[in-house]
Amino acid sequence: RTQLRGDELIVVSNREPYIHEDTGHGTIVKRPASGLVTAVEPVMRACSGTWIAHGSGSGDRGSVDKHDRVLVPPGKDDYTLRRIWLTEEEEKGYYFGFANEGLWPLCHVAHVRPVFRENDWQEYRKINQRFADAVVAEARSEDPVVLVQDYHFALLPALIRKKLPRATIITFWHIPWPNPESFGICPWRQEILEGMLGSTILGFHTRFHCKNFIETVDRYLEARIEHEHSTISFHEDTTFVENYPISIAWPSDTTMATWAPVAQCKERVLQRLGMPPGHRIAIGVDRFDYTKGILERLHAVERLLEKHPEWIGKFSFVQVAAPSRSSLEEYRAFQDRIQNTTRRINERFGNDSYQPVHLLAEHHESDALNELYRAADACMVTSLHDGMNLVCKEFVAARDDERGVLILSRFAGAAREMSEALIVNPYHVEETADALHRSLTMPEAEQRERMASLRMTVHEFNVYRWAGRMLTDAGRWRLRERIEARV
Ligand code: ADQ
Repeated sequence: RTQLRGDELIVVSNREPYIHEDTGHGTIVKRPASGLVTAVEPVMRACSGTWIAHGSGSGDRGSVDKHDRVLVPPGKDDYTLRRIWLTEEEEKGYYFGFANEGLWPLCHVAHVRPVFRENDWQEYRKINQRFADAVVAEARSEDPVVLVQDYHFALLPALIRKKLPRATIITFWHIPWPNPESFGICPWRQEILEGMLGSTILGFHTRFHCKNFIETVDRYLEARIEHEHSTISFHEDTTFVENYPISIAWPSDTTMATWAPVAQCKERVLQRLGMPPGHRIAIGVDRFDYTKGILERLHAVERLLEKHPEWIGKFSFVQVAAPSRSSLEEYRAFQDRIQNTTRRINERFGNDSYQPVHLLAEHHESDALNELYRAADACMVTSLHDGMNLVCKEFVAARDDERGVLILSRFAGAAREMSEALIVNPYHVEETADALHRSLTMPEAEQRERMASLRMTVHEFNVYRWAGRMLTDAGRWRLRERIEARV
């Protein structure tokens, strides 16, 4: 915040940070399940400014209504939320089609084949142009700082740059960037790369993703790359490519003081799920998405019960899964598979009074998630590929008792920072089952040691550091440009 005093801040993302739902008896305000919103919202609250997003859950499509421009969070009014309305057709092509059936599987190497349709691409281009127009319309100065979020807006940076050449555009790509061969199958690879290179700063979670991006540009564009400075010059513009590992806002002391003791959380959760006192639980918390490794996790739970029958009747796995992108066939089929596998494991190992797997396929409020994090003996984050993953960080932040074990996929960006977790290859069922057994039998002292160290990392490298580093780099860049303009 201090780096950009007086500068104008505009955030663009597809997902809105708040959903205003008209019930007929008034409006209720909800928070969506999204890693991006979890991370960016606290920063926006601290900096104020304008957040432009697709009004997916709020009001009528295509209508300009009372929720078009609102101050949020409700009652605090820290910043302005400006909504862009899309028709069903537009959302289908730009969001479900090109972004989620094309770019999402293209960037996550999870063996789901990307689908590229000409029509989706045309919608994607059109909607990127619409958001660029909104940024220009909202900007009060000719050199705002614009934060472009994620793979829905690869073309936006260059489009903004055309109209606001002096803007500082920070683009953050929340998902992985694959190697040049994988990315190269995209029919519009050149347009996407050129669009992204309209950014002043281009951020990824890990150095590895930055390296992949630079190599991709090297392979497919005529650009000048300076490896030493991590910059790419293309036409008139220079883009600085850097890794900024995203995180969460560490809970304040006042927040922590409101939390029920761990023993009480455990008691409540066990009671709610119909489990006896002393029952052991591991949890998974995800959007229902094939990249999160939920199926592989269930196989590991099944293997644990096969290999260590002593856990039958004494241990259960609880999966919380928020429905996501359910209008896509791939996602519906995935949800069905998870449901069937859960049923099969429960039939195999369960009985009238014991259910080995509990699948809670619904959105949970953050307090309920926190209670679950505190109640768990282990938390399983077994993504097949994940830009960062915030659930593992939320779990660690919730455990002020320094107990509980984190099982973490080596293919999540978070594994680079959180090496005190039990790191697993989620494709290796045996290894994950062994890690689960180990977490349930881990001595208290070892749990404490690992958890204390993880907590130090997440506390220090929190989301303010993520945003702070990007904004500091932006501030430095602006200063340099001002000095150069004077010469
Ligand atoms: P996501 O793929 O959405 O994010 P993640 O980082 O794990 O994944 O964040 C999920 C968020 O949704 C968390 O805050 C979690 O608490 C919440 N959530 C999950 N299930 C929920 C449920 N059932 N009910 C309510 N809330 C739920 C993308 C990238 C990640 C990257 C983030 C941020 O895919 O790799 O970490 O962006 O950059």
